[in-house]
Amino acid sequence: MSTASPLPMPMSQLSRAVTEWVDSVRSLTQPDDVYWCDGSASERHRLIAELVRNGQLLRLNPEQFPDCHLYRSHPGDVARVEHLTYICTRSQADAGPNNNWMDPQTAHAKMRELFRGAMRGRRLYVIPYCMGPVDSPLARCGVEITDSAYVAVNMLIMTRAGRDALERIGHEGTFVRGLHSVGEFDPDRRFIMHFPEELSIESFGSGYGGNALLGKKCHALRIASWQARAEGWLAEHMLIVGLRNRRGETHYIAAAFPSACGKTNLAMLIPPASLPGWEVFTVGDDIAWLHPGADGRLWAINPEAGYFGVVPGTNRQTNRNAYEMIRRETLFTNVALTADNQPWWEGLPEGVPLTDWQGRPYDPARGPAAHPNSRFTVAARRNPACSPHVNDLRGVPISAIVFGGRRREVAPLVYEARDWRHGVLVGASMASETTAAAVGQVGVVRRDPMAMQPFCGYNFADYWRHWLEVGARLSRPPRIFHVNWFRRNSQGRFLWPGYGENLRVLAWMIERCAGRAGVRDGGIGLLPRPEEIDTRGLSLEPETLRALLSVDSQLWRRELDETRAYLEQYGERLPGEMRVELGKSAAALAGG
Ligand code: SAT
Ligand code: MN
Repeated sequence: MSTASPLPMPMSQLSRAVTEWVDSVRSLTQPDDVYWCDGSASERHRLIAELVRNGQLLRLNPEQFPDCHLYRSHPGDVARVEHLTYICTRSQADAGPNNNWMDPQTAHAKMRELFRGAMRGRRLYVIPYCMGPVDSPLARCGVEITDSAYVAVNMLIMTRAGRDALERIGHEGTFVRGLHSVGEFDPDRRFIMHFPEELSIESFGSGYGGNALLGKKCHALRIASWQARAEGWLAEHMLIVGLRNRRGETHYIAAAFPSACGKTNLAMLIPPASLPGWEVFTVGDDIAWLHPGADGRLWAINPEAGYFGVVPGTNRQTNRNAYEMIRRETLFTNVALTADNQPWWEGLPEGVPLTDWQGRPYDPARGPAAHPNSRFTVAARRNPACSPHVNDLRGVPISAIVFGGRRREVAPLVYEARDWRHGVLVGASMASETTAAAVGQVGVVRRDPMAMQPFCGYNFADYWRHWLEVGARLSRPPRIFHVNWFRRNSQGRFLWPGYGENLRVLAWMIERCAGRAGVRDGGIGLLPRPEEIDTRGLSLEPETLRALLSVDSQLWRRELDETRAYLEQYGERLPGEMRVELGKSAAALAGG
């Protein structure tokens, strides 16, 4: 086999399954050469230097942003494409009404035609990677093949990639196969196909994050959720954050929010000056793999090694940690540029954009300077708040699970589920206004159970049943909460300041977990008494807090009706427990 890079280990130690697969992809796609990634820092620098030389990356101001680069995508390739994303299971019912489905044979045939000869004149990169600490029994491996050096560099930042992962694959023999080509970046020749029964992914026509960095949404959520059901754990679209309170207790919270609703900010939260004595540690900002532990608690690892975060809105005030983190060794995608080659985005108080995200002279009449879904890719170790436990092989124990959406009205600032079963209904009832992270209209409310609507690799009804089964195995389950940072008043103004001040709500949850805070039954669940949210140092009128914690029974009855109608789509596969929980909530609201 002729390779453009030496194999990262002797051929004899390589998994035959990997080499045979690479060979078959090579004869199908006809690349000029094959490059095996070893995952070293020097390799990353070399790939970046090549991308700079051929004009795909632009080096940013080396004094202000050392080792930072800008990538401008195709203007039509800036977000996930849910309408072109498929789950290809033998039975359509296994994919469920929550997924687009195609039968595996048809999908493979379609993709084979797209991939045939697609890498002529290009290099094929082989990226062996591990999701999770390489020595953790909870981690899982994959190999991505791509013809994009930009995708390879992103994967090298976002995952534990290279020699160690390849070695683990050699021992284990199993890995998720992810085949990717940017094709011609043509939205009419673009598909993201998942074959959970074969543990494989085929993605063509896009270079954007969630469509192309196959370790992320495709593997760590869609395929992993399928594997997790078979193996008794959960793969979730959740951040993981550790909070140390003034008593020195550390609690870990896993929180699910739809894309671009502030997961990265919450995971790196800066405690407000008026709440001294707290410390915050990021374990993950996007994905959590949750395993029932022998001690009856739920334990979490972050399968990723980097962050692929939304840039606009990041500044010293909103998220100082992120602001500092992305000032070196960061890959920016689709931000604007100042005259002296510094990246610029909406929400940055300093600097003036000279060119917009497409490289055109900035003209406000054409929209924002940075794309609303512009992103940074950066290693987790660059985060000043990175938890010392990110590489713990068994993960961290979870005290609370939080579900949240972006809702102008209806959902109060926070409420707690009565128990795990009710919590599953609370998660399944999630709805949120859409954001720029996916192609389509922004700001319309849609159902997004557990923030997994775009990411669950199988039928949601089976997924909720699995959640109920996992809960039943936990003797010390996390408490489950729902939050809404985005509630507005009748003038459309946000009622809650958000960002670091969200710690006030998390602090109440921790008091609940420690058995020190009380609640009142609000019909929809358990609500804090207003005096139990610490608002010292915050200029928040008592009426505003009351409004934030209020439940409008009429609106909620409508919400419950909509939830019921939504859940009934799943027909007889819907677990009976969920109907029971719906009935309990309806009765409590009618009584209250
Ligand atoms: O799908 S991405 O990982 O690119 C971002 C997101 O939508 O969460
Ligand atoms: Mn996400």
